[in-house]
Amino acid sequence: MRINFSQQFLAVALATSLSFGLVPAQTVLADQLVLTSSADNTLIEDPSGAFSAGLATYFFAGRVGVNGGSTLRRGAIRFDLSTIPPGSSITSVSLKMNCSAVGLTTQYPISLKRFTKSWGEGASQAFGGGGAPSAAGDVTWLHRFYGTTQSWATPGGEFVATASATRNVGAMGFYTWTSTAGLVADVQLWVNNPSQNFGWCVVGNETVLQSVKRFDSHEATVESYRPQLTIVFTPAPPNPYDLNNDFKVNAADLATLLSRWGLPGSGDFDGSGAVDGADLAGMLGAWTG
Ligand SMILES: [Ca+2]
Ligand SMILES: [Ca+2]
Repeated sequence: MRINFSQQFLAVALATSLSFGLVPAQTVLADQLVLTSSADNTLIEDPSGAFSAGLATYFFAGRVGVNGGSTLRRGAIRFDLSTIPPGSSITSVSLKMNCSAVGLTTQYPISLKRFTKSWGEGASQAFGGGGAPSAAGDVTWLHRFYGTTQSWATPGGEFVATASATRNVGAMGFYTWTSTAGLVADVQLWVNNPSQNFGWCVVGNETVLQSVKRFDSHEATVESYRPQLTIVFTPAPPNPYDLNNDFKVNAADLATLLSRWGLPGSGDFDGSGAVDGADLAGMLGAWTG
């Protein structure tokens, strides 16, 4: 279902009024969530993976100039999607970032490519494009987690070759990667499979010296400068067998059902007047574990 802006607005208004008990949950069409990145870092090209920038207030994408060694930078960014209920259908995803420094003001495409392996944000505190000595758990050009044996199979990171979204970035300022089928598919994949949520690699121009662009990270002091992911989604319809509303039908719900055995009301899903074997069979059929 395509949801236009006015419907989104209505849905948000309905979701807001829900907390006051004014309308039933079934009337919610869609919900909107704005998230700040939960982790970000820079993969700094170096033959030994000696540098990283886990706690820096920015990350980089592109190629630096001669003074910086003419090496590459790739951003790493991910978002905690755990507040999106399982079963939700993602309809729109856009990312806004603040470009806070540039090598050149020339426009270069900046792409978001889905990481296929996990990576870390350690405590390296960098104050420039060169990074700081890699700290435990930092992603580097070679390491997924510095100080462990978990390395990239390909130096520079493992990610899907096809970009999920690309837009030009020139001078400093705010930029938005508007929703694409690729971004929607990525977030849907991550909501369906949280263990595969490794975020995006932010890839710039990798040919031209000084093409590098700097973006503010979730450590940025000014909150509005931090990366902002806006997600519009339609929650899954409520499952009647999920008696405790935790989006699972499992032992906790079964225990409640059994405690009401033979009684009318809650747990009498088929309205026969008593919780009985038919209701139990229905719950087992909806079992999610
Ligand atoms: Ca960071
Ligand atoms: Ca449940």
